[in-house]
Amino acid sequence: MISFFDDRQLAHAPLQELHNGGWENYQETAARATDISARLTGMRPSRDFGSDPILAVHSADYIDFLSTAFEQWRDAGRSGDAIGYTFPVVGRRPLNLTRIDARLGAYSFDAATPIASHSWDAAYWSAQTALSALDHVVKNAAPSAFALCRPPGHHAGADYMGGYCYLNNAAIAARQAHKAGLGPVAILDIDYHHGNGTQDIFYDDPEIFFASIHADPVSDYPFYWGHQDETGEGDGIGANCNIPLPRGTDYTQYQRALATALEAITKWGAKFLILSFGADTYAGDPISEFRMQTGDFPRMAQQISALSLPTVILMEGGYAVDALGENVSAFLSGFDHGI
Ligand code: OKP
Ligand code: ZN
Repeated sequence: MISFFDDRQLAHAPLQELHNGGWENYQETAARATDISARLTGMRPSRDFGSDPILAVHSADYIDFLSTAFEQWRDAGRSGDAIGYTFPVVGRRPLNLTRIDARLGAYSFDAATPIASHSWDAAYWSAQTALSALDHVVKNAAPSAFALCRPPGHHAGADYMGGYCYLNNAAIAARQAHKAGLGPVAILDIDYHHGNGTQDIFYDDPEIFFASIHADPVSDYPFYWGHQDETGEGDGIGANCNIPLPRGTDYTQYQRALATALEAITKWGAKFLILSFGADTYAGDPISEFRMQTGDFPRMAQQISALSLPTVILMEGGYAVDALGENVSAFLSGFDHGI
């Protein structure tokens, strides 16, 4: 499997996140990416496709905020990582917010996504990594390619960050693929957590199908999205498919849900697939509660590759760092042999 990565993705290193009422070490570490890349063959450097594909998904004011937030935080005399503490959940009026704390709150939905000195650069290159994998699949008519995206992207919306995510890599790749006439494009999200940002971006869009299998948001983050009755709105009705599963789900139950999601994607008439892959469905994951074993990942991959759609595989979550490289390479091997 040809894979893409850029070393600038490693420099993003927030120290802490707010969890269960206290500060804990930040889980989305650079070690995740190095553990994965150590196991990959066929690694290539990402290319720079510029800001246009990013701005096709994210609002200009959000990108302006994200790319300057850390500088503004430092200029305000702050030390440590930039993080919001007040969130305008009662409605975001189009106010001209200037204070950094006000901007941090307005452009995020949680306190798990701090901005450190190199965060923008890393998020930018994570998106370019996704675009590089897309470019490879298209230019070479390859069946698939892997983008080692880090930071992940699926919780980020058009104008908000959250859940360790800043730029929505899957949405950026999907929109670019659609623009290039490769559609109909479907996104399948198999991270443990619901991809609320991706859903949000395409919620009223009939042109990009979104299917997600994830832990039931009644029990798990991100709580406010991912319920089964969220099927899209306006022209996008019917182009969104959520399959929430209970904690404790193992591969036997999971593969039935996967079959349902794949059937929906086929029925919709997809010609191109963007796959948001999280390895946090693994039994040993420290923040997740599914029971996938390492040996289940190739089977999962084979089931997906049996669709025979050109597929860009993007890294999302996975926090059992010592097993992460093994789980990701197990998944990719199943994809290689499935076509
Ligand atoms: C990102 B991805 C853990 C609290 C939960 C957010 C989880 C984000 C998961 N300390 N924080 O979907 O893997
Ligand atoms: Zn996740």
